[in-house]
Amino acid sequence: MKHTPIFFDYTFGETERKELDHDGHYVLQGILTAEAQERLTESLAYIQSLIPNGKKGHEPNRFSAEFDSYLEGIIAHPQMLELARKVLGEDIRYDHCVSLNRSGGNGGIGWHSHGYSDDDPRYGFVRIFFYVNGFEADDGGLKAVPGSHLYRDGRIHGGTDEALREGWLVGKTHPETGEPLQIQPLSVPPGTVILMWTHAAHAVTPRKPDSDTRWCVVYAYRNPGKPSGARWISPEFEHKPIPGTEGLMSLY
Ligand SMILES: O=C(O)CCC(=O)C(=O)O
Ligand SMILES: [Fe+2]
Repeated sequence: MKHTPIFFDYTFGETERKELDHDGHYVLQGILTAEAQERLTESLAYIQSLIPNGKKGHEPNRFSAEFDSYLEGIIAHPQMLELARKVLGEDIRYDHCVSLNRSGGNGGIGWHSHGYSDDDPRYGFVRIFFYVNGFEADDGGLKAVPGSHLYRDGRIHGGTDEALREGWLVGKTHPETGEPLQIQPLSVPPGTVILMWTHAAHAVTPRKPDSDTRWCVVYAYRNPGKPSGARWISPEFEHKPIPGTEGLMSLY
């Protein structure tokens, strides 16, 4: 099957992989092709239009790939699987595809982390965020805490930066350098992909009232071996014969 590229050429080798493991996230600036950006914007706007009539338990934003064939086609796109395997190694499963569109005035989200195999670092879980039209730090901007993922704490919480500093961050240092952990605001151009280990502490700043919609979708992959609470795949979708997804869709 012929696939249209979704990524421009990019570098993600040993050095970049080490940075991801050290920081918990890695920014691939502007790697989405113009066509991918255009198609993703269309698909994400379509998902957005379905949300008001969404069914509880099978929401268009939480099961996005099940509602749009372009989003579905990315799950097993060769460039996507190559990237996921550069992070996780050969044996991977698809976990979920969630749209994270934030329109003007959206409140963002407070500090949190996500869990998976909290007690066993052999099993990894990565989120691959597509920030289709990018973001500024103070306008629907992702923030992270480099090194926080190494604690493998899936229950980090903090309503504000202050609350995180006075809460979970107290006394926490980077296990490899001994430096105190710190909040890092990000700003990224359109077409940016961000890789993030699932245990990393992260938050999102509010979208300014006059800003356009921040278009974003996240694809999650993991090493099989543990139950996954975020595995949002309907039984029908798990068994749908999508080319390239053979062996990718099951829990184990
Ligand atoms: O909207 C975002 O940029 C990130 C949202 C988030 O925290 C997540 O999907 O886990
Ligand atoms: Fe999150």
